[in-house]
Amino acid sequence: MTNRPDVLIVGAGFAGMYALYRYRNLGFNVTVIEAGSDVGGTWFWNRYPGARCDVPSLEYSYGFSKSLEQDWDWPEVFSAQPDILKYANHVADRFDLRQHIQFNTRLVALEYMETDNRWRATIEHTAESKEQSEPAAQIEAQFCVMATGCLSVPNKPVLPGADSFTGTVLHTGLWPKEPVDLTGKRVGIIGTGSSGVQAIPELAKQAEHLTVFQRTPVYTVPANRKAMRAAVQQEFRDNYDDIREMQQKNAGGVSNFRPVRSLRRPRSDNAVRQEPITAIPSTSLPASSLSSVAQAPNAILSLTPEERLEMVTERGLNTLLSFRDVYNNTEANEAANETFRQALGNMIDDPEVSARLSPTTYGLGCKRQVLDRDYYDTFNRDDVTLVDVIDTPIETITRDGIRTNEKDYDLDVLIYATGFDAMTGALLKANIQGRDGKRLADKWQDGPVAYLGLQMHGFPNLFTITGPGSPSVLCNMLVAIEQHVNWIGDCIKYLGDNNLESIEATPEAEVDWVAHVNEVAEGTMYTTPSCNSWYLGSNVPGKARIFMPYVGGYPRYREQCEQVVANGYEGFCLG
Ligand code: N01
Repeated sequence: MTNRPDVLIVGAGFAGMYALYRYRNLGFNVTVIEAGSDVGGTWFWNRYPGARCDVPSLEYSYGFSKSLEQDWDWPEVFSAQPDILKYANHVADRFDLRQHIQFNTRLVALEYMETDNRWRATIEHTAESKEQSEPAAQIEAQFCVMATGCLSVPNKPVLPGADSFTGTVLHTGLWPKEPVDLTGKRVGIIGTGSSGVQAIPELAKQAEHLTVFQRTPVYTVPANRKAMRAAVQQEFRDNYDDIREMQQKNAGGVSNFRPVRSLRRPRSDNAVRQEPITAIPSTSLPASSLSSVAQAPNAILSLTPEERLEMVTERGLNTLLSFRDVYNNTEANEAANETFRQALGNMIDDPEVSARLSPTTYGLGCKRQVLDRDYYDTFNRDDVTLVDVIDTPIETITRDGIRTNEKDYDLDVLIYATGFDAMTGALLKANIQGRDGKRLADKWQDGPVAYLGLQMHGFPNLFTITGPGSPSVLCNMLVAIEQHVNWIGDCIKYLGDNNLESIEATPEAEVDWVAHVNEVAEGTMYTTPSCNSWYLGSNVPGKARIFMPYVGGYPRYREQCEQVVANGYEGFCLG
């Protein structure tokens, strides 16, 4: 049986849900396929203890519906995973989206059929979908929109002996729906990125003993843990039109709106940023443009080392993120790194543990900023052990746990918090074949090549939401998603209105765009030689080292997309 919608959307996370809403409203017949048993994407799969968002919820929310903005109550400033998933479910119900979504349906191959200008999706139904009556085995659509997410394919390192472990194995990015009881268990966790840092304090509270296997220490700063105040939420609601406009003008798609009416104290003009710290930097200027920034009042280099440490001791580690020069000037960056390490020394009881937790091989701003709740305090507990797997490497996983070159650690539960095959993982896993059987995996062998992160030459009518080469993960994802969904929807409508059948990026346009993406990333902390991050693909063995998101800022990117349309879809071939 073959289903033939106008538009096939792959994924029912925040991108797929809004795309469905929007394209259905434009009059298209839309089908969504989703591997999970419900909506939510990232927030469906990442249910590990401690999971929460690193962007304030009043900003990390859809802007397309005024009534939704007015109705939805967020319980915390930075929401936890269950509350974000609740919101996703509410949106699905409110806009009656589920009737167009085939859950428990995984895309296994996607092939372009040139003769009838359609994409044929081969799909597989998971066990849970057996209740559906005669689900289609194939879907053929003129347009295919990949809403597969930037961080959706878990990265699980291949460790010797991994299959021999007889205990429970979990991955933070594929956490079970059923609650996991860790009471009385000896738990081991590999990985100290955002997921590990969020999970570790919560796991320590539950487990009998927690052993953390760390390869690279992290710079993490305390997250905002405020409950939502009704007055603050109301002030946002009263100003949402302006807030959405401010998001459009901000490099990271965050308005940083300050609800002055509801806050007791007026904003002070000192060096410490007053708005909630998010994981999205407000500036990404290259080092070459730094001389003037270094003179700014909020430059860390204008303080003595003693003043820096005093400030951080008084006001917290996140003070370091308020200095603009930290992101752009290597001397300032090292000053901040050193202050961070000194402050850590004062926070951790055991100097050996403190030294192990201190990052030394890269600087602040290289990776996505990690935010935590009680991370460092957790290492002062007697029932938590930190193992540095650089000093004492993992030799093998055994039947009973992990063996390093120093000793055996017996475990009941082993958790991988080892991240994702980011940005390209889900697209490459989909076995996409374009014109003349050309495989996307071959085209992207040396790194992703796409025009505006939206489309690829050789793959007509196939679109990627927040694809590589777009601001995506360097932007408030909801803002980036809405902009892409709208652009693609307008494009498909334009084709129909003008009796056109297809759109495809030209090879010149995509090569030029990739060159521009690389050029703007050059000279930032993200691409320093000492930096290894999933932005660069360096967390996955064998993956090409290339900076994947667009760091030139969301407004500049959006304007570029608008200009392309104004110039008659410049850089695309329409037919
Ligand atoms: O993944 P990561 P993540 N042996 O890649 C280690 C978003 N997110 O899931 O640094 C030992 O950052 C690896 O070590 P190293 C957010 O955008 C957001 O934590 O490669 N260790 C590292 O410590 C985030 O940036 C939130 O040396 C190994 C860790 O595993 C992104 O997701 C919450 C290893 C992986 O860290 C990814 O975060 C959670 C090995 N073989 C996630 N392989 C929010 O707050 C890997 N590691 C919204």
